[in-house]
Amino acid sequence: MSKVIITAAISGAEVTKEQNPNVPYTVAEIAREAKRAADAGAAVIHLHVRRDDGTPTQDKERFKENIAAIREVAPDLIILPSTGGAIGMSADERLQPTELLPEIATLDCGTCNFGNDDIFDNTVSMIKEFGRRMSERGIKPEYECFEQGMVDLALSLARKGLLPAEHMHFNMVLGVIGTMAPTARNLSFMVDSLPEDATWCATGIGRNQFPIAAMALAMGGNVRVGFEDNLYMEKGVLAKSNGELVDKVVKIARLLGREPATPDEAREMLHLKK
Ligand code: KMH
Ligand code: ZN
Repeated sequence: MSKVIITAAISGAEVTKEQNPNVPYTVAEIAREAKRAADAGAAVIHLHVRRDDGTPTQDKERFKENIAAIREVAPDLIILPSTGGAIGMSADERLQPTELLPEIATLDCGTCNFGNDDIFDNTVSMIKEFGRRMSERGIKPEYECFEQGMVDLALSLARKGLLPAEHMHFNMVLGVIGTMAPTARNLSFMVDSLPEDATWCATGIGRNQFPIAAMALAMGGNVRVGFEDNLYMEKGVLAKSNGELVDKVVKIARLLGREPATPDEAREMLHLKK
């Protein structure tokens, strides 16, 4: 089978040191976690950044500092900034990291519940505007889909020429409370709707991180793990680093006959311009 692109979502915007003291906030901590994930086999770092006190921010300068620090310790990694940011941020705030011209960035494909009282806002106009800005800047979107309607919307906007349509890359996120459940049926339903030339990755939330990764690996897809989505190695055992989570998924991949892609192999698989 083909190589697998492993993405490490090392920090996220919502998880805290109170939940797991190893969640990185500072620039040094983010760089340390990126390096551990890279050493364990991650080719892509999905990046959210924080202030030193843990507050999520989309500040362009803070992203710049974090990206430079990651480049210092792991120069080849693909860095995939978030344009989702944190709940409640405005579109302009969220778009700031695109000014740094990353190779690829997330583009969230619909509004959804996000836990108990939170709503993650991504109106159709916002999606079109995020797509327009990313096209203008030569950034490949990673279409982030929390349910099938989001996949359908991204495909429909791409057909109308309103989103980049060639070699679309999707991240199917399953298990956020209020969105699609993390089941094999749902994952294969979503993946079955993709065009031939698309690529995809799967993300399982919480205790579903490794079961969803195993399903994606068996189906020939790519996987995302990391503190953004899950803080535990197994029930009751906190992960010491993102490296441990990546290491576990690499072991599962190898058992299934798949080797992790290097960053440059991942660039080729994702049709990225370096
Ligand atoms: N923090 C979530 C509200 C993304 O990175 O694009 C959104 C998120 C998605 O993490
Ligand atoms: Zn994210």
